[in-house]
Amino acid sequence: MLATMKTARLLFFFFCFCLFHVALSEDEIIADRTCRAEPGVESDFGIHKEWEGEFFPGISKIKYEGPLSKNPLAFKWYNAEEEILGKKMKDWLRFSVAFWHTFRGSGADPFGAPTKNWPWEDGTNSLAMALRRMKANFEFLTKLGVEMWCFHDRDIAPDGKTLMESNANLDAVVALAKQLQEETGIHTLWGTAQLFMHPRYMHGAATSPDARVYAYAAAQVKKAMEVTHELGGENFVFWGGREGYQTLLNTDLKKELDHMAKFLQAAVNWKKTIGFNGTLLIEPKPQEPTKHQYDWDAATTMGFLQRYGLAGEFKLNIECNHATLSGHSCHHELEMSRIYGMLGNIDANTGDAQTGWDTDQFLTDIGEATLVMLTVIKNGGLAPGGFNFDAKLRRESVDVEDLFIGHISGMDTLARGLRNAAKLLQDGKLSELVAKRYETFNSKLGALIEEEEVSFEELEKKAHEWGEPPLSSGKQELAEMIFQSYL
Ligand code: XLS
Ligand code: NI
Ligand code: NI
Repeated sequence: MLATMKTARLLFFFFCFCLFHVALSEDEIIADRTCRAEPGVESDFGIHKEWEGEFFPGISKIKYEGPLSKNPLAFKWYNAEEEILGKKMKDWLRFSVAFWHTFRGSGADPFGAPTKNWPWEDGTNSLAMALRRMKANFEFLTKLGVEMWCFHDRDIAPDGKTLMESNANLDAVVALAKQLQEETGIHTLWGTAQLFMHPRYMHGAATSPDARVYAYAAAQVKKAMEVTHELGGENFVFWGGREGYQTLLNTDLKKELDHMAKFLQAAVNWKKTIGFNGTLLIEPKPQEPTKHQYDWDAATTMGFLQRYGLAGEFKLNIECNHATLSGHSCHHELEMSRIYGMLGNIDANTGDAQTGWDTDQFLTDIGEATLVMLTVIKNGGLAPGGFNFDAKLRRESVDVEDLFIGHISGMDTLARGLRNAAKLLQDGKLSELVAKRYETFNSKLGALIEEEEVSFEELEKKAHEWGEPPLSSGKQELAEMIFQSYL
């Protein structure tokens, strides 16, 4: 009898212990595991001490050396102050470094452990580590000559055990970032809220079926908007990390879309309340992590914004890798956004043609970069948006200098694209070819069709009069030849 009671009590304690651990979120467990690692205290990962000297001691400020240079740590095509079509290259390109890839990318994948072993990291997710990492970020930006950066709330500061603790962590890191911004003249292109990593967001954030999650996400976005404003951010991004579904069998599609619209409307209202004048951006992506993400592509997203009366309040952040995942080219997504007056920012990266997920590679294809820059020039630039390098090193690239080389390569590719696109537009042959294809619309009737309303009866009359239209060539090969001659 006694023995049975003892076993029952033991089982009860075991049950409570399990419950306690289940109640802890993954991040809290990480925080718990790393909370021993305070400055000056020995931890499993080594000794915390104040970082002395430079984070990138062997690397000096990256310079422009011109196309003949063979120096991997120099620009061959990006010459920040050089003017192209009356504007400095740095103003056309408005580069930004993505904190999450460059400073939080560990090289881990679903099959393997982290591979990066950056000397400034101590293996913890402590606040002390977050502050040190922020200093490394500003040294990196300064040496690279990039004047802007982007962040998620949870990648710059550790998640706490409560929302209040998370906010306090964020405030501490933001205070340092603000000070470093003032010292260096670097500023924030955009901030965003990370609404996909924590288990609470497994069903989505604004589209979660749980109103408590919806509220938590709102609180997180509210705070992220405030700190972005505090840092003088020029934009605020919404990437619907897990806003989508895995199966329609368990999903109320209409409810979720309605909720997402309400959430975005509340963000618009909060922007006005706090006096944030930055642009709100939505970043389309078709799938990953959910099977179907609601912001599938530019057209779907713009249709959604239109339907819910939000079109005037948002622009789009087009990511090239997301474009190809949705079955479009990056150029298509950019042009769609541009013609609707909705192009706000570009997440500059590229995918792998043989891989079906978001590989987030640095763009190195000069042809693609030229197409991207054709749109950007036609758009008159991207400001207050820019080119954010939402790109990461390959898992196997583990040298500190690789961080510089990846960005230099991406910057040079886009700079080369800018030079090519400017020449292509100045030369005018391609625009002439396009104009010629539509020249019949310069006729009296053509102009009427475009500017007035022409009825089917009138058009029918004209069709009889004109007879069978001659076949005119699309000149695709010629267009490709002209394009190619500028690469
Ligand atoms: C992920 C997205 C993400 C956004 C910011 O695929 O590209 O990194 O840019 O949340
Ligand atoms: Ni992105
Ligand atoms: Ni992406």
